[in-house]
Amino acid sequence: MTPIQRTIIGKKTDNPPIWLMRQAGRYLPEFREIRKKNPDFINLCLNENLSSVITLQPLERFELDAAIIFSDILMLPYGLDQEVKFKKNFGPQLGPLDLNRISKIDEVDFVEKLYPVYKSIKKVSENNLIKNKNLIGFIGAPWTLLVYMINKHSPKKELIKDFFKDEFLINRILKILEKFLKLHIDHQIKNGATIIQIFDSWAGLLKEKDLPNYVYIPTLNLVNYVKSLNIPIICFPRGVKNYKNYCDIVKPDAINIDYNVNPISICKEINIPIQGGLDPKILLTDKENLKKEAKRYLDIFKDHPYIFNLGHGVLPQTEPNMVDYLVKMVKDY
Ligand code: 1CP
Repeated sequence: MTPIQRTIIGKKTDNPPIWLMRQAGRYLPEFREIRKKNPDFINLCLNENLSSVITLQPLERFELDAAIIFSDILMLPYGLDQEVKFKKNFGPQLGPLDLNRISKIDEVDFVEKLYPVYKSIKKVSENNLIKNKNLIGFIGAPWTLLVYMINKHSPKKELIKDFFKDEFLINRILKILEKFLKLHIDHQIKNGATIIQIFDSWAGLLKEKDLPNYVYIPTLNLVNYVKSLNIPIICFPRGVKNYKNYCDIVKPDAINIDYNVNPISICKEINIPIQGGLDPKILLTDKENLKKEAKRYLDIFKDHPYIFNLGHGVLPQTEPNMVDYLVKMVKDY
């Protein structure tokens, strides 16, 4: 059993396993080198030779316990034939959402469109670097995908004014997403993903009263599906105010906390394995500060099943030697 799997079933490991969200990405010069020659991000995700190399790049450098497949949560709307583009200095830009068209998408066509993602997973799973480590497959939660599909761009500033206007559309899309997300999970697992993580990056946009309909119920269906396949499921409902409620209702095998969560209280409140928390901005400071802050998380969770990770993705400005320092520090703890 791998260190992450041991931690997820609540067993002790010598030191906490570690991997980092966005560990493959723009802070690595070897990634930027490939990215420069591949200006189309979706095409890069669909190039199984390159995406498998990129997935393994952080494992070549650091003693991490998992690789996360180089892909994107927005490959799902892409698979459903909604146009998805990544614009420089802007982020994702989606095309019109045509319910009629999406309702008619054939499962075989969907899988065919995303096939390179699955082939990439297969390639990575056959590589020696992943031995005794985990390969993390992932999806965006239905709510977060819905946000991008209806809003068409990042809701960083705000959701469009009439976002909730068309309840019929929202409910139909959530159902369609559930069906295709299951298919996407299934193919990732069949090709070698050994853990699934659900990213609900915009769960924090909702008021408490809307969480059951948009977050808890749609996510619970997927969590139960992953459990039925005997694969551990980690959830990251970024920004929700009450992580305990989320865990009690959705019941993931482990929960990733964001950097606004108080680690001391959450450690007392939640009895399932916890992952993450450290603010990625700490990696932009200095080694002394990084050591102090990382040690704080390690100390707080020393008697709780804990997977070291961040409270959001590695920032592009991060120096790789800071990541190196962090990984070594966790391994030596
Ligand atoms: O080079 C580039 O310009 C592309 C930057 C980039 C990268 C490296 C994007 C565009 N996506 C990714 C990869 C990615 N995205 C991974 C790969 C594996 C790894 O972590 O190393 C994963 C797991 C994701 C997941 C993802 N994509 C999330 C959930 C996590 C989170 O960051 O909250 C979200 C919200 C996205 C959408 C997305 N894709 C890319 C960007 C810049 C964004 C965010 C847009 C926004 O701010 O709303």
